[in-house]
Amino acid sequence: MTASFMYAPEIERMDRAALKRLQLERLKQTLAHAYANVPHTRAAFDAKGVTPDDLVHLEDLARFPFTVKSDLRDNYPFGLFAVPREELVRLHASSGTTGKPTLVGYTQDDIDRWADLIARSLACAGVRPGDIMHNALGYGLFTGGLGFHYGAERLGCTVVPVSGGQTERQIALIQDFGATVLNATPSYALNLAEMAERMGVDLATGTLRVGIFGAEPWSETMRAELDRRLGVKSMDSYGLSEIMGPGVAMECPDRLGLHGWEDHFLFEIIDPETQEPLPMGEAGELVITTLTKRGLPMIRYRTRDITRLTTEPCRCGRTHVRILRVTGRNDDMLIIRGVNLYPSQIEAVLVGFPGLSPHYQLVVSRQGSMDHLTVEAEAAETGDEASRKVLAHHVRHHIKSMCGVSCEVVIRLPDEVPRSQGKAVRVRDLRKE
Ligand code: DLL
Repeated sequence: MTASFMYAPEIERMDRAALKRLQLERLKQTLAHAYANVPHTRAAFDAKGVTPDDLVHLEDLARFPFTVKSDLRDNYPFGLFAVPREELVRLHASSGTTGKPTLVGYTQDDIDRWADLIARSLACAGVRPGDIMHNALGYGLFTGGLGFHYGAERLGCTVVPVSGGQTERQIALIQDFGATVLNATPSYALNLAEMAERMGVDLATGTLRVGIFGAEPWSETMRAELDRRLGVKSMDSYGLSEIMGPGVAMECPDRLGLHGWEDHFLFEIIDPETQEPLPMGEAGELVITTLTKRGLPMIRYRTRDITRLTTEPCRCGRTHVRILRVTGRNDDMLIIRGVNLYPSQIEAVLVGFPGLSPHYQLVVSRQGSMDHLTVEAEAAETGDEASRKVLAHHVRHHIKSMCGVSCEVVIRLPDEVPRSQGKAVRVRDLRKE
């Protein structure tokens, strides 16, 4: 282990009352720092009639305003930073679907803390100093590649900074170097598994041991598929640029939810309609406040991610709150004839379905006043048209019984559904075109 990284199980196993005291102290500092240095925050607090002094207990945070994605866009590029631009040593951005990118920035201290948190997250997932990490997350403005890169180095891993793309070459590199850890989006990991099989390479019996997969929603059936085809224990990894990037929460090998690092972040669940905080255990929108960030402190950031929290003890002994698998984003939720549906629910039916490859896309269109869903699945083998029709019928029936929605199912030929190079495009929404 390198000297600069302190694996700190004591803070991960801290008594919850002490953890809350630490959070309160850091939250007060964060509110004061943002209020003093970010004009947008000051204006938002003033409009709500609150000042940092109004926070006496952690629960008082509910009186403070939310931050939403459009606040970042409206203050693009540097308006939300709480330090002079010269103190930022790195910028990252997420592209988003419309308009300006979401820009985030880090001081040197922020970068160091990020590397520590990634090192902690990797250790939590079962990665150890000396592991060889094949990092297929995108390098560049995306936080995934570089975020994990520095943290894995800090833990003492040998990092292969391969980024996305050139899938065939990646298989050769995994074999040549004997990678023990694969870090990727789950959809790209599947792409790698498929390519290996085509090349006649059996990754399942190879050197890989741990799969760190995140940056997009994925299902338990996808996890089983990745475990089996890659020969790894797949771990869910969660984060978002606005809060830091990856390293916000990570599963431990017990796989009972992702440990959210509460000494650096404060997690709330709100009802997305009423915006009121919900009790522990209820499903709603995840809201995160940063407790130690200097460059871009975030207060009550509405992630749009739908999940649940639990503080039930984990078998591993860590006491930090667990974020249960993020099923999808508020804004990705489809409403098909009144039924709420996340793409990951369809994925859970399709992956592992006999006769199908695990690639799919959902096409949403409007027929009259009704939303219409077409599931484009892919046949594992070409077969004939009649057998594809029978397969489509079975898939349709299963989706109806598992997800409660009626949809059209089209079975594409092998290789017809586009393969993921990073974050997969799961939905084509023709209503917006
Ligand atoms: O995706 C950061 C990241 C990189 C996380 C690598 C994990 C691994 P953004 O591009 O800003 O940042 O996208 C953040 O992706 O709000 C979720 O909607 C989604 N997301 C991230 N991780 C998960 C996950 C990175 N494990 C947005 N499960 C978030 C479900 C996830 N959704």
